[in-house]
Amino acid sequence: MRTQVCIIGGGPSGLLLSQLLHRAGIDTVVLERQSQDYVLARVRAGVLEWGTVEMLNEAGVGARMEKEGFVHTGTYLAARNKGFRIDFDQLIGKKVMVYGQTEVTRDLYAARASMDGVVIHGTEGVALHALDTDAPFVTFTKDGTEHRIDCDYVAGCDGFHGPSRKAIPANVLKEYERVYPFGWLGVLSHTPPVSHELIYANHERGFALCSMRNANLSRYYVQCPLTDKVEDWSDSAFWDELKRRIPEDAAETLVTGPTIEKSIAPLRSFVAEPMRWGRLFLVGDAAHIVPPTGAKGLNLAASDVHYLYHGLVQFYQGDDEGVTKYSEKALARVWKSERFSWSLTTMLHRFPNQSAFDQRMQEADLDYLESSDAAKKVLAENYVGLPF
Ligand code: FAS
Ligand code: PHB
Repeated sequence: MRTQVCIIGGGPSGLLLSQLLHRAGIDTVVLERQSQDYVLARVRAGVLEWGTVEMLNEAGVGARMEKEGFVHTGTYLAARNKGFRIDFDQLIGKKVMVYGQTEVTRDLYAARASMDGVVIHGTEGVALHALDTDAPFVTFTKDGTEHRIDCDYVAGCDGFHGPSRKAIPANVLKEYERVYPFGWLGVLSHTPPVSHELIYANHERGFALCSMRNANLSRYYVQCPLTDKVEDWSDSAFWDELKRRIPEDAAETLVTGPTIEKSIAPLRSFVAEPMRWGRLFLVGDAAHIVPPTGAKGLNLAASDVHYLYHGLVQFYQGDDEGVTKYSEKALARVWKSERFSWSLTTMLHRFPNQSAFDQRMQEADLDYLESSDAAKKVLAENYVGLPF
């Protein structure tokens, strides 16, 4: 088999890149280890930066998002039983879209199918070859049969645990990492959201977040120790803890109910450099991970796709500047989003052995934010997404 761009990974990065390239007349094949149902069953991101919204519309997959998504012009931060709002619209004239990653991925799968895009599920043993030549190829097995795909480029959209990053020689690859000493216990429930916008709460017992997917599907998180297991948390224990950590006026109106999904995600900050080696590009979680506090994970994947898509279109028009500069341009935005996600995580979470002074510093940070439009503007422009 031969294609122009072989894409490893059928998550949001791989599907969005494939969809955009196909619409530009560039041939791709997507290799995905899991079934489509498995990929769609993963509950992950919820907030889309406006740049991501515009890319999904450019890719022709924004119709349902525009109809069913929630446009938010602000968000709430809370500490010591009171909250305050960061008004994105009033401060910087921007907004975000709340529309779950699951739905984005569902829309992308539907669009790939409607265009007869080639997405091969159930691939095993994907291996990357000859990346430092002008004739790279990828091998894999499916249903016991060996396959080879010859291509011009390989896009590693295979997430944190995929093979692409590991295909870059150890003496070339540089990794930066911070692992946080806590996780997020997240639940989904068929209940109306407690607030019309998100609430990020700092509390001495730990961080909490109130989010949503639609008018009757809520997404909540509480910070938990890394040693916790999902089975340690009954529904009532979760609801009680969430109520302790959010402001009383929200806790009093919180509608609880049976959880339909419960999972614990570890938090880390991670960046791999470079994001290109020979004919391989790293995209999305294959290259970087952020703690979900700043809602940047999915959105950074989208900006990587933006740079790579335009670079590849340029390449096939005879100009290789875009692909040459891909890593430099993508990393410039990645590191600024890593900084924002790290700073918001540090301000809002309870760290082990945190002293009373440390807690007061976090609260002073939040008090300053509440009192200063300048400080609010800084948070707002990072949260809604820096320009591509
Ligand atoms: P993905 O990991 O989504 O997709 C990679 C794909 O590659 C997967 O489908 C995988 O099956 C496939 N793959 C891996 N190895 C392969 C192989 N050898 N062969 C073929 N295919 C292979 N972000 C937020 O903004 N907010 C959140 O709340 C949030 N919560 C998260 C919770 C969890 C548990 C995780 C893991 C991530 C979360 N994220 C969140 C980040 C998440 O949304 C990612 O940023 C986003 O999925 C990135 O998309 P991709 O780069 O496509 O990677
Ligand atoms: C979510 O809705 O899952 C969500 C929203 C904002 C975040 C993280 C997760 O920062």
